[in-house]
Amino acid sequence: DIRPITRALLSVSDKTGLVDFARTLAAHGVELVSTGGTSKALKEAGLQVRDVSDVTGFPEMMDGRVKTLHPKVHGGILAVRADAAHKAAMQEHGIGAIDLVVVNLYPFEATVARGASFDECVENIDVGGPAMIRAAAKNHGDVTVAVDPSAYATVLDEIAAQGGTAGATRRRLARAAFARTAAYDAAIAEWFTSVEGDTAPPSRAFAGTLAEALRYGENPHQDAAFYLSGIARPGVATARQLQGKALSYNNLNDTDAAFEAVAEFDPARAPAVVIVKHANPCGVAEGASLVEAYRKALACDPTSAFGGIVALNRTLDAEAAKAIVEIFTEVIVAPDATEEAAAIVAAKKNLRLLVTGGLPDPRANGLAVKSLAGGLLVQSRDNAVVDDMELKVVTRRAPTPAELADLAFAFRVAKHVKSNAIVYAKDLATVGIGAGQMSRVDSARIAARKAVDAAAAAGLAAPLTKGCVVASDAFFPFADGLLTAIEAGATAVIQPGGSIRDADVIAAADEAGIAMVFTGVRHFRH
Ligand code: 93A
Repeated sequence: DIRPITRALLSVSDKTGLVDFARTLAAHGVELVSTGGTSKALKEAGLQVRDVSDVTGFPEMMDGRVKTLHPKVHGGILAVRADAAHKAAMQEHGIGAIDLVVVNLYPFEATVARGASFDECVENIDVGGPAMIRAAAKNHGDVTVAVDPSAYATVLDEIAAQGGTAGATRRRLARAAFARTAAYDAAIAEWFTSVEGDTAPPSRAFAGTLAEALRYGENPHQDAAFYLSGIARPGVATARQLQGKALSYNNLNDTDAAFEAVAEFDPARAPAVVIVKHANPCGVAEGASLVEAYRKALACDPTSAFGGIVALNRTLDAEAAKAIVEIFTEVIVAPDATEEAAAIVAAKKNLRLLVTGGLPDPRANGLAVKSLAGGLLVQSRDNAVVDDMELKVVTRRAPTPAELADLAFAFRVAKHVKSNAIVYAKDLATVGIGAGQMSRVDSARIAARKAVDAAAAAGLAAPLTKGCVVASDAFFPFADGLLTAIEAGATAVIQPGGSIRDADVIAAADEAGIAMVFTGVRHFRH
């Protein structure tokens, strides 16, 4: 099922490799038809090209919005060559066959990424390009489609070797073509989500563009790849890797968790550091400097921090870099890094250093996607921020200003800890984190025990939970979890409230003389 190529339509925004490709096609006797800019590039290279306006009998019009949307183009692509009626229609209407469609689209994603205006983004929604791509991919039985310069070599090789493309190749290219148009439209829909703030479930599935194939997935026997969703947000997807070996699937996942968490901490307020292990923070702190924040974060759980990911909310400086390289760390991610800091990190060959160019806005709208067997769960991202919540004191005692600052800090952290999340904090640093337990009281116990271990490791007489505050990502269903926290030394509590046993929990808090505030907002994270 080899199909020779006698006429090609080339219409590309990304003109990489175009001239060489077209020159070789022409050398094989292929007639070239092209749109304005592409045609100009080819003519300038001395190639013979027929303008698409000559084929359609219409000029390109309306600022290029209508160039190829014409039966002379689409009939030439869609006609089934072996179908007598299709052939007759071609003859009757003077439609010539188009055997190869070479199209890559208006750079919509790049236009959004460079912060272009609304109107400019709209103008960069390609209509005619996807129409030709989809037509060619549908008619892959006869037609070859190339949506990316990376396909040019294959097409030329097959023409040279066998005078045309193989059926299996055309099917593979058709798959790539539909993946491209799906991702393109998904990026457009996602852009509307970001500008309109409409986070209601859209009637589409997520589609991404392949960023890179990964060596393996969560485990070595799993295949994996990293896809970009189209709308860039400062973070793992935009990061520039300054050094270190390639990031693995788990590295990417953990780095994302760390950077999204550290973005909760306004860099204008204070330097902050998050250390993540297995997608959960194991130490978070604000400090007078990054290095102080790092040391405070590390003190929370130095055992778990070994081999962890360190995220910073400000430009990595030399002092922080020196402290971080003291222990084995997998990844450092920050908005930027000073030259001196980068040089310090460079001494550790394997340690990856990523700079993202900025911090994401924790209040930004967006979609979060999770896969389950045979489907996808899509929700708007958790963009609730404790500073915007109306905190309600429910106990006799109100928190002191210092407790209040720690409570907000602890709740900010709890948002990024897998449920059931319990976070003990003191002096704007976590001192015990309980994550991912099936019961809230277990999370409270584990967090307390971690504080005891950390104190022992630091040679302290008492665990840092003495006089700490505690945050819970969801309400306490019973008083037991709260009592565990009180026993560990907590003097103030922040939690959403809303349990049918809230009265029991408040009574237990009052009895212990501690202060409790309700946020009214839950931060489940599964
Ligand atoms: O504005 S369009 O949606 N209308 C069209 O009819 C059309 N045909 C091709 N955009 C259209 N194209 C796109 O123009 C192609 O997808 C390609 O990205 C670009 C190539 O234009 P030029 O050859 O003028 O550089």
